[in-house]
Amino acid sequence: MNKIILFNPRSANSKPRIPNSILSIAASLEGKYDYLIVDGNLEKNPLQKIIDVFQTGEYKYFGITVMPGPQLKQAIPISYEIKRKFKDVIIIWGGYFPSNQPEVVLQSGYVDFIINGPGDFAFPKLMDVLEKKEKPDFINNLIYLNKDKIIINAKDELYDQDNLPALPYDKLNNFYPLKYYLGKTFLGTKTIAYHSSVGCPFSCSFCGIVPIYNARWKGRSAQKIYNDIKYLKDAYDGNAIEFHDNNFFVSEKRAVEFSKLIKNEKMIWWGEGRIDTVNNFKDSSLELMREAGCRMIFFGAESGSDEVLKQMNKGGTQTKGQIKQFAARLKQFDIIPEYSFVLGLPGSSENTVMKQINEDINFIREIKEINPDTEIIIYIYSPVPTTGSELFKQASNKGFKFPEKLEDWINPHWEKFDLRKNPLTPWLNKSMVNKIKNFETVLNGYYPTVSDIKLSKLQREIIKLVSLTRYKTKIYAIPYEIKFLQKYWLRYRQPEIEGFYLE
Ligand code: B12
Ligand code: SF4
Repeated sequence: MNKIILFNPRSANSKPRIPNSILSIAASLEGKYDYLIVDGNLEKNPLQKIIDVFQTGEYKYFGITVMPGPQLKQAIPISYEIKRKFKDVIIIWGGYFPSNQPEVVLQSGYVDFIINGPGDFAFPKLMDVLEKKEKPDFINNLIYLNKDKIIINAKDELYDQDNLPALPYDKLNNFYPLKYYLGKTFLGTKTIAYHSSVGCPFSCSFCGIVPIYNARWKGRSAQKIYNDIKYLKDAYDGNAIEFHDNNFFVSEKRAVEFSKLIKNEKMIWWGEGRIDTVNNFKDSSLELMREAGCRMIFFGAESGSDEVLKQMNKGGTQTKGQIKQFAARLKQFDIIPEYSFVLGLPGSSENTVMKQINEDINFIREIKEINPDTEIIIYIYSPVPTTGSELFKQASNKGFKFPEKLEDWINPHWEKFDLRKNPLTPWLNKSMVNKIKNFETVLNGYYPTVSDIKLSKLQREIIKLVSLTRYKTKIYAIPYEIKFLQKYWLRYRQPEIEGFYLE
């Protein structure tokens, strides 16, 4: 039987996280196919390693996980090179990027198949079919080309997460010592990255989850999560947890049950949730969560305008008033709210776009006054192809287009677009982008983030002092002195490039 290489292209500049995407695929192959994991985060020259392995002649399949942004920098040239050198190797991409951009990926000529969304069943089935030289037309969650025509097969319902095979942590440990993946963060010295659910029940029109999961969500049970975490704690000394779920807190019952189980383990943890959902949690639940180690929760606050929240199809009941009230409520429980905002949505005129940016900036300042511990993350709106979403229609009507060739995604402009830092959106002019970025610099200077564990107390005070006049007078333009400190002295981190809260 032919063997498989599973590749995780480099995604972070500093220490990596447990590669859960590729590890789930590995789990689905256990006992059926032999595989090798290559992690671009831990290899100096992954291409050479992959070439050496294919040269043995034992391997025929090359599975790669790809999220937008820096992973493309290895995924594209390495796929191209492997196809050029080994014509018979079959290349399969999975993950958020190919699921959201299938045309450009398959038209490249060097990717043969895409797994659209969960690959837990689709991937081993595809291997069976290819080994038996059968047709792949009945495999759900598969996208492929048939004589230049893109075939998008039906999607499976979401799988019961408790019935999926356990992740092969020990096997990963044979390829790369697991300790390399347990990084030092503000949560703990050996932080476990864990993914406990798939999808999200909402359909915000700017979110890349929506086209793949269509407002569906399924979570693993609290007991099962606890068992896995306990294993990683006992076997590998993990002492903190980052939940990588899109929406960890969908179920209050599950969050409470998990809190009860994890409480005695004395582990600090973090996850992502929605303001309107968690605001419905009882006081006793929030109290228990904090006691059980929940120190910070990431929320998509998105905007301080009810109209924009509507434009984003934020769904649920999130409002401007609620965002403020909730920041105050969490303060009571000593849980830090980490609020992310998306600025720079399309508007009817330049004035409307700029006005909205200014209003959001003022709103963020208000939040900081209500609860100064609130961590603020600012993104510039980057469209995702959510079919039928009003926001994507507005973006397209304003002249926005995705690249037409796969290679174009790795030119520096598009990479920045992916990082939601420098969009190529026609409705934003330079002064708008500068306004957002300069405000962010001054804000981060005046309120250095607690998750930046590199900053000493004194350094925090100094950078705060340097930023004080600008913050108070609202003169954000050209904040070179703060940038200088952040970049060259304090080496201020960008979580979206370097990974969450890494040392
Ligand atoms: C961890 C993570 C990161 C880490 C990566 C750390 C590391 N491992 O080294 C960091 C912080 C660096 C990061 C950064 C970014 N990320 Co990120 N990230 C995630 C996160 C939270 C978890 C990914 C994960 O492990 N999932 C768990 C696995 C089990 O799920 P999965 O990936 O979906 O895998 C399943 C299927 O997709 C499929 N599959 C996946 N890979 C493969 C491969 C093969 C061969 C097959 C067959 C199937 C398959 O099968 C799997 C099992 O069913 C996701 C959100 C999420 N909850 O998934 C966002 C997410 C993928 N990131 C996203 C983005 C946009 C980014 C950034 C580009 C921008 C940003 N500002 O965040 C940056 C830059 C990326 C980079 N540096 O390359 C978006 C993508 C959305 C989109 N538009 O497509 C997501 C969905 C977050 C979001 N809600 O917006 N990220
Ligand atoms: S709530 Fe969050 S994860 Fe869910 S659709 Fe909206 S932005 Fe995406």
